[in-house]
Amino acid sequence: MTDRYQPKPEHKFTFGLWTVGSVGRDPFGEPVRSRLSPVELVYLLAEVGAYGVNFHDNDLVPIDATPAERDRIVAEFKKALRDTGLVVPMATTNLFSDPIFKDGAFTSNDPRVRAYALQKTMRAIDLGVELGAKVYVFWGGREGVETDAVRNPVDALKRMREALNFLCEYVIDQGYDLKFALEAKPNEPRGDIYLATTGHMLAFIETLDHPEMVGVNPEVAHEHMAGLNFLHAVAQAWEAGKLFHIDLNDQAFCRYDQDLRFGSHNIKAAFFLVKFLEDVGYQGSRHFDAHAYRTEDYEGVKEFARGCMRTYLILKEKGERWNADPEIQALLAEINADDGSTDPFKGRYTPEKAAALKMATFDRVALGQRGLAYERLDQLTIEILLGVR
Ligand code: DIG
Ligand code: MN
Ligand code: MN
Repeated sequence: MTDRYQPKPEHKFTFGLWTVGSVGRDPFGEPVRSRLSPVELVYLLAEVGAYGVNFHDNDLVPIDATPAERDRIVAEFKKALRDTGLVVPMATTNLFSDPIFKDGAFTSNDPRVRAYALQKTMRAIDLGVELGAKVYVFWGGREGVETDAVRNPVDALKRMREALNFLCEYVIDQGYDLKFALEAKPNEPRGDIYLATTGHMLAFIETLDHPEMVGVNPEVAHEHMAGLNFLHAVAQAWEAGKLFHIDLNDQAFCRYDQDLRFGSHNIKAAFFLVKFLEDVGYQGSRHFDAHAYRTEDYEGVKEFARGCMRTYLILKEKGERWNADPEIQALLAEINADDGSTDPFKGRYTPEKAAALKMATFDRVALGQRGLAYERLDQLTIEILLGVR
């Protein structure tokens, strides 16, 4: 399939080892695909045209690997990266699979678990940096509760803050060129997960000792699980200078984490997201944290990966058409017209502005009756998405 929607390195499309490497296990079913090695997954990603590959520590090095096994695995992985040209923009720690983390990692009630989580994360950071990662994601999949009887949520926040402050100091002490990206999710696998949305994370970052080192990694599915507008979360993160990474996929609202192929469920939301990322010049990875349907074999997994990237590129082109559409741009100009009558009141407060504004007159009824042509604007958007404009 050769057309203008072929992925290129400059698109910065990345996948985690765990995405195309998903063997299709789910809470109600055993694996449906054989497990591929990290090296095989690198070649699969190279075949479909990805730019980079991300990993949790244990996606690459099993938790019980000996130092010699670790070194062999890392050497083989590095060779595959050299052979294919793929890079590793992001790494992260698996602080959710092993039973030790059954009641959380950094927020666990057991100080030995909290200490082990720090040790594991420092070693995983070393591994990620060794392979070239510049962004380190923290997804606290087990940092939560089924019952709030077990701990005061304030204690959980304090433990999370202490852990991240410690790890920021570790990165500084090691001289690593690494930024942290916090990924929110409202629930699953825990009944309720702390710091449930990107908004919670943005507020929490400001309470850290090194907030400048820490941003967010919003995921489409996770904000949708909470019934939220993902673009608004991304825009607020961007405006705050905190959009350090992004997890792209798709998801029905208020449902379990489906991690669907990008753009496969809510095409309009995906369109406005891609248009935003391209309009503002987002320079980070376009990371697809998603997996193929359980029905698929590895040819289907490749189609899943190609589909994520193709849909992104098609929507990127649709965004360019939207920006260039004369009728849309005329409507936007009309909608956002400013007759200059409020200029005296704009900008920072002054007593003079307040006094003048309090004396100003407004035709409230006429302003309330003004038609805004949003139906036409949205219909034109839909027609671009449907391919008739
Ligand atoms: C799940 O959405 C999480 C984990 O897969 C990983 O820690 C993170 C990185 O994208 N996303
Ligand atoms: Mn997810
Ligand atoms: Mn994710």
